Amino acid sequence: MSNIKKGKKIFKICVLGDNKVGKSFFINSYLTSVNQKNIKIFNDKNKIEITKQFKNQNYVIKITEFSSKEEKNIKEKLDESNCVFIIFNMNDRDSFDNLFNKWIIFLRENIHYDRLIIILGNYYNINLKNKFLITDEDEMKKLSEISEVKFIFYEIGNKTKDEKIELIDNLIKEAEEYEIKEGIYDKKQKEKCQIF
Ligand SMILES: Nc1nc2c(ncn2[C@@H]2O[C@H](COP(=O)(O)OP(=O)(O)O)[C@@H](O)[C@H]2O)c(=O)[nH]1
Ligand SMILES: [Mg+2]
Repeated sequence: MSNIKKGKKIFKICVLGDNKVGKSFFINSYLTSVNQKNIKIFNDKNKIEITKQFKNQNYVIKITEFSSKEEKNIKEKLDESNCVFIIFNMNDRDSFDNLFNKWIIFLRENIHYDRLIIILGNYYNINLKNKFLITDEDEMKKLSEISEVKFIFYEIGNKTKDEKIELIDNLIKEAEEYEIKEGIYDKKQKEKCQIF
């Protein structure tokens, strides 16, 4: 345990997506990877803070969930975020259409596409299990090209709870590397130091 880095890193995630696509369910899977005493749930329920150690680093992970782009604080939280998850339901055409028409356009208009954007395709309704999924990796690649917003896509509908936890841990690490590579970390530090 001696090689654990000192200090806690703060990592902020915004989780966007239509109502009932499974945002809270996905976040709750992640909460099971830590002790109850390391979880803080705020009054408005859409904000959670987790203290967690993984990959030799102590983290405070702050997760905020938004179902509508009109919600207060959304722009401020996106500004502060280190990465953005957009969740949709791969069994639901409206939720797929909204990915572009609502969420991606919103991020593009608000210039939040310099963050690492991760799109997660959920499906869970047992009654819909045999129904065709409305999209696949190739179509999502095309969507990224057309929208000119870079994102990575993962299916989560087929993942177990442990696989979801591992995915989020890995995505946090990936977002950190992305911020360093794109110079976002330096930019944020500079903004912080500006004196008016
Ligand atoms: N079994 C299962 N149920 C899910 C999953 N995702 C969502 N649900 C259920 O679908 C409903 C809506 O999900 P929720 O996470 O509250 O959606 P949100 O509005 O996007 O936060 C809840 O009753 C969840 O329990 C999933 O991956 N598996
Ligand atoms: Mg929710």
